[in-house]
Amino acid sequence: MNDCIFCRIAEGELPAQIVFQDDDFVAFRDIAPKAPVHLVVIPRRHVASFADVAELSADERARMAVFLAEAADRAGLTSTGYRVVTNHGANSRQSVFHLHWHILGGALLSDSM
Ligand code: DGP
Repeated sequence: MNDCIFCRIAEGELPAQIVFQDDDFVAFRDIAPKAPVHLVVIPRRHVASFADVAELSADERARMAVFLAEAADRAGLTSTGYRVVTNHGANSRQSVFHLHWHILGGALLSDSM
């Protein structure tokens, strides 16, 4: 069994509040939100972190950016604004080792990060 939490969410083996998905990407609500709206966006293909983004195809990399904007829009964040961030490695406090993007919004965010 795949022990990657985000692979299992993508496969439907673990529950998640999915906001938007297509054949290659899934957007779902973060289990420990750091903002009123906090989405996690993943490629279905397992890639450990942004440092390994070259493991995705050029087409996947391009569509990932478009998917991020679409997921934020579907969460109602386009007009008020949002932040997109990804963590790689220990100093960033990455805790799940499947490439993911955080989309944060729904309030005025801290300027300290
Ligand atoms: P990071 O620190 O960048 O690796 O962020 C991992 C995020 O994933 C963190 O904000 C919490 C979230 N998370 C961890 N496990 C689960 C889960 O099982 N379900 C959901 N929805 N989010 C999770």
